[in-house]
Amino acid sequence: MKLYYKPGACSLASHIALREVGADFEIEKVDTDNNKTETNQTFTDINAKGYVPALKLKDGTILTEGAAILQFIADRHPNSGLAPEPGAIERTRLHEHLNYVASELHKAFGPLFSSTSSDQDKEAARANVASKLDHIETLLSDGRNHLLGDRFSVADAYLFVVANWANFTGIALDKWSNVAAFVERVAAREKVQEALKAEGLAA
Ligand SMILES: N[C@@H](CCC(=O)N[C@@H](CS)C(=O)NCC(=O)O)C(=O)O
Repeated sequence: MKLYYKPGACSLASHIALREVGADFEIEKVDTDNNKTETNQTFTDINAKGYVPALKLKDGTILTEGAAILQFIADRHPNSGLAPEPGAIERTRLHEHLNYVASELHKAFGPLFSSTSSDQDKEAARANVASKLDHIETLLSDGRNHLLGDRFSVADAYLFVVANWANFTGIALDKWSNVAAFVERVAAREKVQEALKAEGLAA
């Protein structure tokens, strides 16, 4: 398997999941601005949508959309416990969290990474991110270590990556103490550190 990624982007969640399950995989960096991969392939030939993550399977099948890739990785490694079994209520909770992170929190950060956003757009985006973080803060305020409780899941990998963007976009994460503690907790995982190092983001 090969994961197409950009350092620190949402693809980092899939990268973490691949390491957590002990998958046999390689990674290839993508320059989405220039539509080229590290080995000089045209990236839109791999993923016509032009964004990461994309996961290439051994038979050449390409999977896209982070939430789908994360569940594929977990389902192919059921003993990893990274996703509850399909059909269980807890699996629907996992969907809820993955969808919230993807469609609410992740998207709220968009203007903060865009070179065409005005200062006003960015201020509005910070306020929007804050309201999305409020929800996560409330969820975590019951003392759970992870979104599904004590168990680390692929939704935690995704939330970790996206919540951590606050630290690079002028949002003081310590205003949300439970979220900040969650990010630290997940960052301390061995496989997360390995993924960060492999992407050149940690020493
Ligand atoms: N709907 C997609 C969105 C993926 C996405 O936003 N990828 C970003 C990085 S986090 C990307 O590659 N953007 C293109 C770019 O940065 O040029 C998903 O959930 O996987």
